[in-house]
Amino acid sequence: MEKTLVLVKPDAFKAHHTGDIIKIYEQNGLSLLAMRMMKMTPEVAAKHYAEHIGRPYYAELETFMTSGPIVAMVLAGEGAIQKVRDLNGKTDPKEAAEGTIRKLYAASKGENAVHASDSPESAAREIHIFFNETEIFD
Ligand code: 3AN
Repeated sequence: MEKTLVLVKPDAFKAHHTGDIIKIYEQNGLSLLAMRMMKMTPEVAAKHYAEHIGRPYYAELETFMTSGPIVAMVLAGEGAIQKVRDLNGKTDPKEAAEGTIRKLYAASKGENAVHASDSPESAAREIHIFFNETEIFD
């Protein structure tokens, strides 16, 4: 079974959409293997978003992602990486398809409700930023 890392970002957490979002994943056949509520530090943000450091929006991204609680989780299922990205919808909620999480719950390209790994390599790297092996129930 493929694994992917998902973050419910501070905007969706604050708006009480954590449960709605988890429900969408579970109703679409994905299984929760790990979950934790936490506040992202600037150090964790820099690790997680390493490829975005130096981009014009990085300061805004760091400020937002460290602004309040997030919920980190590992989801698993057949084709989980693509399935979760399809359920999330496009990065910019204005371009996201009807029924996707970002269309339903995101306000902007920066504050866009959820993060999900974009490849098997990213998933393997990102999962271990947030969880160790004893916390993943597979
Ligand atoms: P995705 O999260 O859909 O994989 P990426 O990897 O292009 O999108 O971007 C990672 C995160 O960086 C986004 N989720 C968003 O919060 C932020 N971001 C990306 N592009 C912009 C932008 N042009 N302005 C503000 N924030 C952005």
